[in-house]
Amino acid sequence: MRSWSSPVVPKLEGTGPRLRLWDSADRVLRPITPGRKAGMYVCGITPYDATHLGHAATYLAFDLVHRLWLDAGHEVEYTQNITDVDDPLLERAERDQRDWQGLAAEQIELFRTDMAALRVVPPHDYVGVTESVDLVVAMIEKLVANQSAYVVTEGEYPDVYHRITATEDFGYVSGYDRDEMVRIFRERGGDPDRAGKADPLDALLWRAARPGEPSWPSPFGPGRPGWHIECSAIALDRIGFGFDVQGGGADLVFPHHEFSAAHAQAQIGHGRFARNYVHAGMIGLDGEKMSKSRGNLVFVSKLRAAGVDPSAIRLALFAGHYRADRSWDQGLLEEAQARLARWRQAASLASGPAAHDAAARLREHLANDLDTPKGLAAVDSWAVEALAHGGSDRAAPGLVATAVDALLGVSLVP
Ligand code: 5CA
Ligand code: ZN
Repeated sequence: MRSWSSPVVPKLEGTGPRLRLWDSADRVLRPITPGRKAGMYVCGITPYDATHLGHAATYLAFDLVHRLWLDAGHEVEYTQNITDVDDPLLERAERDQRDWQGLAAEQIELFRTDMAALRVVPPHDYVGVTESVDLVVAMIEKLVANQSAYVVTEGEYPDVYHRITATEDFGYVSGYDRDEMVRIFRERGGDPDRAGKADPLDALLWRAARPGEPSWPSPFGPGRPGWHIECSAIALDRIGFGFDVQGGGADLVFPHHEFSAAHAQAQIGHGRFARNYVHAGMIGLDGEKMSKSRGNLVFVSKLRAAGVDPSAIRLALFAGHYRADRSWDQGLLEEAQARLARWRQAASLASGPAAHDAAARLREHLANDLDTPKGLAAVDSWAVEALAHGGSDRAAPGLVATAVDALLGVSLVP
């Protein structure tokens, strides 16, 4: 699918330290070691309620990874999917008496507009599930052939499931024990009680067509892809097995990323789907989790319509660490707007205190597991000094503007 237009990412002089990120599977902070090409797959939206600030926070976190890789001179291969056919989308379309394709198209377009406004560097491949059904079917055929998958014969519908026993290391992405897995599986779209499965945790690969549901032909009969296999199939096709970073919000650790990894590994037969699993914390509103089901969503488009500068949204979300569950509130936005105003004022001075140090510290803090709170503080120190005492370095305001533009995606040109 069409992605969105790219912001211009300026080149910042010099280089920074190697990026280290917290791998949530191994629970370790680790240097990320891509080759010349760096591969990243970040799970995209299910297009029925875009773009709330939780979505924005997650995509902004991975935008920092993208920008740090560009800064380090890597060629980045970034793929993002769109879950443009799945139960939650179909249920919302039904509730609102709408055609599901129309709802998806409208929400995808809104998401693109929001991402472009937020100056998120777009993925190179932005891929809908509805355009990937052939890939999914081919993958399921391989899994059935190597006995990692089977057709359930009990009941009316011949759905296809993945055997939890297909990979030896199943469970390594989340590290959860079995009871926890069953509980969360049930909460997040799984069907542990489906009769006829070999194991309650076996995950759906192909859902046989029910009356009134969209379907595609396949050797297993008409149906549609299960959720996790879409991301395995798209990632394998676009960036291959063993890519550098699998990303998304922490709500995807289990079952989604566990099963996406297991499906891919069951096909390949050895090794690990992604070299690093990186998860962003959950954004809440006034202390509660922000979610579609609670209906307490704050939308990027609403803020933009109210005249909020997208750079202020970035700064508000970067005021907390990407891995921390954190809350959005009006005060956070107001602080970010004040910070943005200060930075812009300082960057518009004819000269200021030398800024090499501030730029270097920004790079260092971001390379250390995207430590934006410390990175912002480094820029604050320079701006406060510039506004209080001035300085004679005529290149300094421009250097700071370039650094925050390149690394944080924050524009100091109002
Ligand atoms: N389409 C699937 C992934 S394949 C999906 O989870 N879609 S979503 O629309 O529900 O979420 C899109 C992305 O935003 C996911 O990476 C998800 O983890 C993240 N996300 C959703 N809610 C929040 C939240 N409140 N805070 C932070 N990230 C969130
Ligand atoms: Zn996904």
